[in-house]
Amino acid sequence: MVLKGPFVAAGLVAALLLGFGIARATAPAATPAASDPTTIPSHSHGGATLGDLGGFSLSAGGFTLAPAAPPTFEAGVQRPFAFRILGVDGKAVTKFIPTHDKLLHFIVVKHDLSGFQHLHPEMAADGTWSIPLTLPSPGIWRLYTDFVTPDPATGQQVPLALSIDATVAGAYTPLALAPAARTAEADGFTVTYEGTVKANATQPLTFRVFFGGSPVTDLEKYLAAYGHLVVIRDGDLGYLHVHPEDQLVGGAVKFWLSAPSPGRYRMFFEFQKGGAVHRAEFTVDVQ
Ligand SMILES: [Cu+2]
Repeated sequence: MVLKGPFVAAGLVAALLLGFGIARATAPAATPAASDPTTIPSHSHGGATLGDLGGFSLSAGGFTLAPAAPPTFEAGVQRPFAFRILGVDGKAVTKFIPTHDKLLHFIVVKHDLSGFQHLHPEMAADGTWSIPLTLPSPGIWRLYTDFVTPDPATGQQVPLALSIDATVAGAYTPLALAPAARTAEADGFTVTYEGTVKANATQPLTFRVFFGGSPVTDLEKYLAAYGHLVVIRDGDLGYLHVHPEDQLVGGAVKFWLSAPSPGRYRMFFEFQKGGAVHRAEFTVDVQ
């Protein structure tokens, strides 16, 4: 199946097929409520940037993630991970549309939702992507490729998140997910968020960063945004990458999102300060 139609429709179709319908978009005040599936906000982010689409399968929209070799790793041993994105014709895709300064975002998380990594592989001219990858501990790890490519038939932009599981042999002791909390520590920063994630209703979510008890109001842009939010559903590792409003709101980073279902999610909020990227993680119980 090739996703067709406008971006919103493509997102909706994918959401229905994949059962993961978070509306990933900033929602200007005039944006209609997303509870009506025909009005899930588009991905314009106030016209500034494209975001990323939810998804969690090896193939979607006619495109397939094809690893160069079986994704088996030794714990803690770095090796290159190479893959191609195949189009409907079975050939490697070489045209990607940059989103947030990169042609492809590569997200890694273990099945127990620990060990998050956000990496950026390099693509060779033949469409082979490669990244040095270390999976530090035994277990099953999900590798997500998150990108936008033009539909070869229509030229329309197709946002996709294709994934594959990698294995690390050894004794796997899953970590229990931390209980839901609104505060998290990140490299000496304290991060809090306001707002409540709800199922099938777009809500604002505002993240504030503190250092030494004082608000940090001069966050720096990282990959063309003041923050990046990856949300992964516990149970099926459904994936969402959300971007915030273009400008800080009183020094805070404001997102809009809607969960596709009740349940437990893990949010990974990335921000930059002092030239370094930091990450705060939150468990969220969506009612
Ligand atoms: Cu990225």
